Amino acid sequence: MTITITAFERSPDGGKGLARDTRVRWALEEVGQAYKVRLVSFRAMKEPAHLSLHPFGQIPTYEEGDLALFETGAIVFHIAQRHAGLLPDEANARARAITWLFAALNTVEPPILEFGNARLLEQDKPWYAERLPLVADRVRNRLDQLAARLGDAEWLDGPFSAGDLMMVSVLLSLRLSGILNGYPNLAAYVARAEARPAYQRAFAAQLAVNTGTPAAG
Ligand code: GTB
Repeated sequence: MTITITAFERSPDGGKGLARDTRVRWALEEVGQAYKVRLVSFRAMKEPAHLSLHPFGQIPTYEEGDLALFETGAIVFHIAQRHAGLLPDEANARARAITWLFAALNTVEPPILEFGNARLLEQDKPWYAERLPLVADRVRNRLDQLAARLGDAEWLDGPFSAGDLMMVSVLLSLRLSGILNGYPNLAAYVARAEARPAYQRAFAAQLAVNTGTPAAG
């Protein structure tokens, strides 16, 4: 059955791979599923046709036959459940990998989003200079904990999983801030994930959309 996802017609990041369709593309590449992409403008995202797929008028969405999904966590989980390659077969190991997927979205990403929003939207506020260090400390607190848990391991719990895919996707949004540089094992973890052929293909595909060049391969 054909899988169709949605992505920005033009991502505000110009193709840095930070828009969330990249996570979904990456998951599909990891499990070897072909997919189509429907590009949507900011205006089209708020129109009824797209709102029927995504109640909050956002990308990405995922369509496969009768099934329409939104929320990258749910989409990546669905892909990982349906296809081999992103979740271990053994029940407890599978539950732990799913736990990391939730931890990425519910525990690590919120302070990172808050930090990003502060830098993007609050710079003109009189309290910005006072608030930003507090928000950055909340990010560092989570990174300290994550770095301690990862230690020298290659991935968070055994083989690469949907949990790593989501955690790395979340950490990548910190790259431009430089914060990750203070965490050599997390920076190396992100680099290992980015070197995966599936990530490379996903990144190239979104870049092609945003630069108007055809994806290689
Ligand atoms: N919780 C949802 C999920 O995980 O699927 C969040 C989806 C979401 O935030 N979608 C964003 C969107 O559609 C695009 S990815 N925004 C339009 C809107 O809300 O009107 C977030 C994003 C956008 C841009 C950059 N960037 O330019 O760097 C990075 C991340």
